[in-house]
Amino acid sequence: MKMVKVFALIIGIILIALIAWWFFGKHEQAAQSAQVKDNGQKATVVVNGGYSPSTVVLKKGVPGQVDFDMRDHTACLSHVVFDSLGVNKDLTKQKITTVKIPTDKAGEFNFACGMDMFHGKVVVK
Ligand SMILES: [Cu+2]
Repeated sequence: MKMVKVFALIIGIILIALIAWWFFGKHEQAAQSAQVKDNGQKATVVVNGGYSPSTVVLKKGVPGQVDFDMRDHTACLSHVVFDSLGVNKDLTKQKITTVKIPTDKAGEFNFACGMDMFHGKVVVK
């Protein structure tokens, strides 16, 4: 084999590995716990090309809210939808959008952008 072919082969293998990692690898992001104060708790999710962090943890039994800090300008992330809570909010009207989360029992609330392309969740435990 010629040197160029070997080189092309190596590049090809690296690319395939990268693509496989991108699609099948676990891109785990650390879940972030809410700050608890005596009158409640809140977690902030920054919206910028996705949700960061994509998982937030709230404490059961403490009134909870998630603040979405909008820094994205694409139509894709302009709405946040909590299907199970019947919440669909426009994040572009104000910088911070608050979503109240029921914390009376443990559970998970998934949220997504309006097109269901970006996902995150709120865990109550
Ligand atoms: Cu979208």
